[in-house]
Amino acid sequence: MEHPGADAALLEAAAEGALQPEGAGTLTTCGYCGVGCRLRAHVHAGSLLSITPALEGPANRGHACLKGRFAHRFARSRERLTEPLIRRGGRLVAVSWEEAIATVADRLGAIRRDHGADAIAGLASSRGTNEECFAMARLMRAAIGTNNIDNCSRVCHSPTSYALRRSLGLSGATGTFDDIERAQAAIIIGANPTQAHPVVGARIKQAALRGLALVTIDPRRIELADYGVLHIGIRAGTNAAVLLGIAHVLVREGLIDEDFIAQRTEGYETLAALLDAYDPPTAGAIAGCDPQAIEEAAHIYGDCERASILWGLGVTEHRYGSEVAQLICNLALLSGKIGAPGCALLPLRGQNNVQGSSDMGALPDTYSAYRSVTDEAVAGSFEAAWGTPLSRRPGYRIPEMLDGACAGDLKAMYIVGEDIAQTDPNSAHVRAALEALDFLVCQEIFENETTAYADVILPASSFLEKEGTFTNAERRIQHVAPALAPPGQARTDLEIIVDVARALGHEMGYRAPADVMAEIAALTPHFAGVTYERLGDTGLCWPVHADGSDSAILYTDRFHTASGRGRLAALPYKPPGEQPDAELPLTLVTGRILEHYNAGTMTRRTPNLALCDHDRLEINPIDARRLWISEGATVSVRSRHGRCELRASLSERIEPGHVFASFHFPESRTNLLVGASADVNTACPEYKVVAVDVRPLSEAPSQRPALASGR
Ligand SMILES: Nc1nc2c(c(=O)[nH]1)N[C@H]1C(S)=C(S)[C@@H](COP(=O)(O)OP(=O)(O)OC[C@H]3O[C@@H](n4cnc5c(=O)[nH]c(N)nc54)[C@H](O)[C@@H]3O)O[C@H]1N2
Ligand SMILES: Nc1nc2c(c(=O)[nH]1)N[C@H]1C(S)=C(S)[C@@H](COP(=O)(O)OP(=O)(O)OC[C@H]3O[C@@H](n4cnc5c(=O)[nH]c(N)nc54)[C@H](O)[C@@H]3O)O[C@H]1N2
Ligand code: SF4
Ligand SMILES: [Mo]
Repeated sequence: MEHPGADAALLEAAAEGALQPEGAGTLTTCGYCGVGCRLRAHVHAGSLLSITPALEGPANRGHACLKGRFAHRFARSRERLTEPLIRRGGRLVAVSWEEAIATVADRLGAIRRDHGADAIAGLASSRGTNEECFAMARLMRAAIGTNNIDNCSRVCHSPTSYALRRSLGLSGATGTFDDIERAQAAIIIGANPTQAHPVVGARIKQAALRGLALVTIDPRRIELADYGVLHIGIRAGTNAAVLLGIAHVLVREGLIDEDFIAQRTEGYETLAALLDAYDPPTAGAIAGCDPQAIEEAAHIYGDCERASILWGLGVTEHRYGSEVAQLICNLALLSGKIGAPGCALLPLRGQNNVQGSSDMGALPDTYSAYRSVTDEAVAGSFEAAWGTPLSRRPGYRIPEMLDGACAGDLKAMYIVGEDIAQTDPNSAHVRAALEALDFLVCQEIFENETTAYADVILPASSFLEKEGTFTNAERRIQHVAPALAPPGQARTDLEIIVDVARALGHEMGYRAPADVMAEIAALTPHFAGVTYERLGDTGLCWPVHADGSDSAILYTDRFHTASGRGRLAALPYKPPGEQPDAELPLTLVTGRILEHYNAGTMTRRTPNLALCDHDRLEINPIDARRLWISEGATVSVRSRHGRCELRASLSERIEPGHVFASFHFPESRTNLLVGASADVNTACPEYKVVAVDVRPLSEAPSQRPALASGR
């Protein structure tokens, strides 16, 4: 689909000096994706007039995309939640803050008394600030007494986090977006940056036009493939075969760094033995791609001095996503392309603060900086700071929370800014779990599919209405400043969390977001030197040392593993959890489009709706013709788990045998189709491989299968 707004990253006219809005505006950080663009919000008489990109933003350098720049009208939507609501006799009734907070504390207190603290679980919002996520984790651990806390990283890049910690030591990108311009070659596997991280997508385009040799690997010919030197179209779920094939060629052709392997890695012998089995013809047969393409990719990556690898959910949201992310690390370790400029491993983290919510310890097994809840010294430091004993038992991850609710073990949830009824897989199970809870609190800015099950809804503030910090996909901690007041009686997430904790008898002692950051710095080695003052206009990449110096590039001389060496992982290809068969012959891949953001609660309340107002099912014209499906026709999509209806969009960009759907509109119910299959180590759902059958339901306006300009 082409339209004037489709140029994903827009250069602000003001950046060229043509259209400078009055005044400097409030310098803040975008609240949509993990690129972390610095923006200026221009407000007049209490209304937001415009948002312009800030020239000083290290990630965006004067650019912003359709969402960051223009999708802000949600903030003053009439549908914003402006007063606390309690469900009485099936209806939501407006109540005072005092009554709402007291109800939450009474009900949670009673459930803790009757069923124990582990009968309660919380979700922190990766849309919220570090300070809010840290406070939410403290609420669950110290005020309630359980480690049942998780965030949307579970359904997103938890496999990346797992793999990076195992292979290299720390859970973060090893460099910054600047490495894109410093690299001579780059591999993009399972990410679609021009749609999902548009400003990074634009930086990649520009770098490619200046000579960056780009390799894309995806079952869809993504837009960046048009700018690359090689696109490898593969069968969804076969990344491991391709990556092992590339590693095979690197070793066979001597495109490896033997000194680096000897001095800085471990596990080479075992890996080399495994790689024997993955010659390109074998790997290509598994992945459904040309073996020659695997040879070429290895040479493009291996022949140059500086190369980076970027990846997204096409790597992680699979049954073996955490293993595949380790196979990506292998390539960097084998070739010594890590810890130096232009040689970065850049997972494109999704939400504006999903790196941060996990860094802050909003996870069931770790405190801030990924330190285990079972570590006595660490737990002791938090007990001393919070003045209360803390549980050493790791808590439930999101899927376990939902299973626990259905089994009757989990009685209450406190969900901050996450629409699990729409976005978690296996929607029927999620809804059954929400239904089964005795008590559900949602802290939100809009009603959504999940608040439909809430007993109490607490009206919170969007990123435009609060102070704090977000940590982007580069590990860059950046300041967030309020441009607007919260609407009506809505309050910031931090204020609400502090009040709920107090009503539960736990005084957090925070008067402002900076107090929380002071505590984070005191308790978290990677944040030791962070203050708002030091973050300044351009932020700092963690680890930030006590003197305020930061670390844009990790592992320049050692890895953060126990031995100080990078761990080469000898992990074979294993097939995905679902396979197409005679009854369900197509593979459904789900993911994103440019105009809308995840659950869509915000972008659907902006003019972006005029650009796109429904989820589509992308299908290759070869399959469409065979199935008598024409452009725009309504189709029925059936999987082993559920059925939904979508409108077809024909595109040659998707590999035959695959269909692609987004999940931004609640009425589509895309996630009814996705089952319980998940990453073996992290429980990240296998959103990217679902066997489906697709049938036409209605004739489209034009009867003949026409070709849409795909994306
Ligand atoms: N406009 C917009 N931007 C967003 C979001 C949004 O909803 N809308 N969401 C944000 C969030 S939370 C996230 S996590 C990021 C996600 O950003 P991305 O990871 O880029 O997003 P996806 O579209 O889910 O998937 C990326 C690609 O993986 C491919 N893929 C699927 N299966 C496989 C496979 O087996 N192998 C390979 N190699 N590729 C595969 C898909 O075809 C797709 O092109 O985007 C963030 N930015
Ligand atoms: N089929 C399929 N499903 C997927 C995926 C996929 O690729 N395919 N991707 C998955 C991924 S990667 C992710 S991250 C999830 C995302 O799923 P969600 O986290 O559920 O999606 P979001 O739309 O980001 O919204 C979270 C909620 O936060 C609210 N909100 C926004 N800002 C704030 C704030 O400051 N405070 C509060 N309290 N609330 C706020 C919004 O109104 C929204 O209801 O979706 C997952 N679902
Ligand atoms: S690229 Fe991401 S961070 Fe930048 S403006 Fe767009 S949505 Fe915001
Ligand atoms: Mo995500």
